[in-house]
Amino acid sequence: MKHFTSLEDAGEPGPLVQSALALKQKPHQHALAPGKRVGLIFLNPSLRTRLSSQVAAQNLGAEAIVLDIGKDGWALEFEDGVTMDGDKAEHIREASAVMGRYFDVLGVRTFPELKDRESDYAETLLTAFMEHAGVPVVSLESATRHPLQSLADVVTIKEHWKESRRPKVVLTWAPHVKALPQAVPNSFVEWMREADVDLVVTNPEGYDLAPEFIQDVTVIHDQLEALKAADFVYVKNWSSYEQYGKILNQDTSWTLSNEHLAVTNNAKVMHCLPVRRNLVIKDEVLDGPNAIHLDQSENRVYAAQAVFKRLLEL
Ligand code: AN0
Ligand code: CP
Repeated sequence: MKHFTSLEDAGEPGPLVQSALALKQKPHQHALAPGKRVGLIFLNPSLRTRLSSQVAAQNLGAEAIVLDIGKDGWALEFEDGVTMDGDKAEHIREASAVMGRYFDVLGVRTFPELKDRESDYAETLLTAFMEHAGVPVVSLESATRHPLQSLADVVTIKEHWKESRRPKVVLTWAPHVKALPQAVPNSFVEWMREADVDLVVTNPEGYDLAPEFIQDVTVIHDQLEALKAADFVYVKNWSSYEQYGKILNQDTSWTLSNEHLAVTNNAKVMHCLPVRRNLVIKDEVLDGPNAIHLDQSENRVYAAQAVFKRLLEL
């Protein structure tokens, strides 16, 4: 594995999932990557990704150093060939190459701007980091994907599913006041398509995800119909892909409540967090027996640890 920015980089989910589950049983493996350094570079906010990646590196005996580059770094220029006489003080060509000299692995968080679909889906920022770093790059959530989250999600479903039949997993849109990326749902679909589950996606008209991610996955625009007999419900808001980056509605009938859960097979409820309570998911669900969102967050440590282990041991 050269980088970790998508499922394609990993090849298949299985070995990383097994590795994460094994590391969870025995997390402290300080002899695996002693003296190695992981740089964690954030252009955007984070709680879980930042902390779980630091814990993961420490568990392997490596050191993690965090830079909030959007806040504390120089303003970065990503365009090639421009005369830098504006606000941008440093070019990504130098910034990324310098960080590559300090670190053995570079983690980068680059949210989409949600203005220019073509540029966001070309992963312009993440690609620039990868081109110039000279070391493996790990996506800490890019414009179109959040693979560390998806790996933790697959691990969490595996832990909670003990039956021999395939579980029905439903990814449902929920309302939000801000325009959020499609990265988490895109990535969840990408990983679930390769997992041993039956996946259904439900969202209002106008919120269909990019065809390259959805492919042949069933999309149902009637939420209650989609949720019938679900074993897992993954709740997430995203802004429109079709009318790129737009909020088309804030229909609170999609806020996940016990009424929705009643049509499921006593489904476990998942969310990557941060979650806006009573807008995305009702308190009654988040504080109830079906919610497994904290397990997902816990598993972020072992997902990151499995990925760093694979990249650092080379
Ligand atoms: C981000 C998103 O939806 O992509 C990060 C989620 C892990 N969420 C927010 O910005 C609230
Ligand atoms: N789920 C997740 O990535 O959370 P953070 O944005 O807090 O890192």
